[in-house]
Amino acid sequence: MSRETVLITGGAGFIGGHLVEQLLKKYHVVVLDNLSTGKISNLPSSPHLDFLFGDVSKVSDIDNAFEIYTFTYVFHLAAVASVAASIEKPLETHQINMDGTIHLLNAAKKQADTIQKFVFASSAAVYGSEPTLPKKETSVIAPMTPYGIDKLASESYVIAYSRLFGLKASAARFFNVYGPRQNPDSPYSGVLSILTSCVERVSNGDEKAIFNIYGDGTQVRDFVYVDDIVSGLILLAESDESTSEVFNIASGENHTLLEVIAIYEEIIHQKLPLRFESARSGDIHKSYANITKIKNIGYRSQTTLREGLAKYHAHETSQEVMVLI
Ligand code: NAD
Ligand code: UD2
Repeated sequence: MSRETVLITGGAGFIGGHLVEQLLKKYHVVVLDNLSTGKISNLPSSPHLDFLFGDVSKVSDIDNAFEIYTFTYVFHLAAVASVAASIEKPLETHQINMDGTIHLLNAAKKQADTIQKFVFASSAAVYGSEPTLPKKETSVIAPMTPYGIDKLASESYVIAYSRLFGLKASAARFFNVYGPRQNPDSPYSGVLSILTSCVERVSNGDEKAIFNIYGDGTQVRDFVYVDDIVSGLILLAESDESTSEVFNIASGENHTLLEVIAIYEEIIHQKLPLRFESARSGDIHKSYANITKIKNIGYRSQTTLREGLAKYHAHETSQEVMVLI
């Protein structure tokens, strides 16, 4: 039997690559990506995977994909994922993070009869720093950066297209995602990718390795393992109840940075060298999610922070062994 076809924009990125891996078990997967931050090495090799080099801010690149294929699901992950980049270049970011979403929705609208769900990757950044916790989908929305503003506008377009044109669509607000293949190279990379890279250096006896804590380490986050994000996205795609709705995807747990560090120290049986720096300006002290809405349609966060960190560390260690071989 021939496989149904799924489009993943941004499929060569950190989260996209994990989604591709999972969807290849059942579907033919088409990745549309301009490799600005994504990498071909994030993609498995498979006869069921097609890679289209393309830019979501170019209508012709999107139309080309929709002329070749008829999609059952569309996952829209392509974006400038860095808040810092969005502050530095708001207009260029907007052309990708906002206009790109509209171009994709316009193309998907023409396949509204066959697309079972269009799923958009939004962010907890839409909540901003308003202090009420935990964040529910109905909480105050107050994005503070071009990145958050474009995510909010995009998710509003996604839900509007769902209601106006019968394109079945949902949006997912990810909290702090972590796991293998997250890039630790920028100071604004996810804190757990930076911490994990420090853990690897310490485990290998690197005496210069040090982890900078911005603030006193009591900041709280809802860290969600990438496999749980992937299962949440697939649930939203396959569920009838998710249509025209926005959902948080998170772990539902919350931890201080100091707690995370203590868990890693237990995993590697070593103390981590820490340096306390001033808190970053604009840093949100506490952010965590209420995940009741997505749980009500069947989501279960499968990975505790301890399990996720242990898996992440094991993955990084095995990569080092492969490099040595
Ligand atoms: P990532 O940078 O690894 O992935 C983004 C992908 O999009 C990359 O492969 C990149 O090459 C591609 N891309 C960028 N601009 C493009 C363009 N114009 N045309 C085509 N492809 C383009 O980031 P990620 O962490 O995997 O993020 C995936 C999605 O999830 C993004 O939409 C991001 O905003 C969202 N998100 C991520 C997090 C997180 O903690 N990582 C949190 C909230 C939301
Ligand atoms: C996340 C998103 C950001 C935006 C924001 C909205 C990531 C990587 N960032 O920012 O894009 O959506 O949420 O609320 O997903 N820290 C250190 N040392 C380091 C790096 C970070 O102490 O080397 C601290 C940092 O100051 C912050 C916490 O760790 O208090 C988490 O930092 P982050 O950049 O991983 O994520 P966050 O929640 O600030």
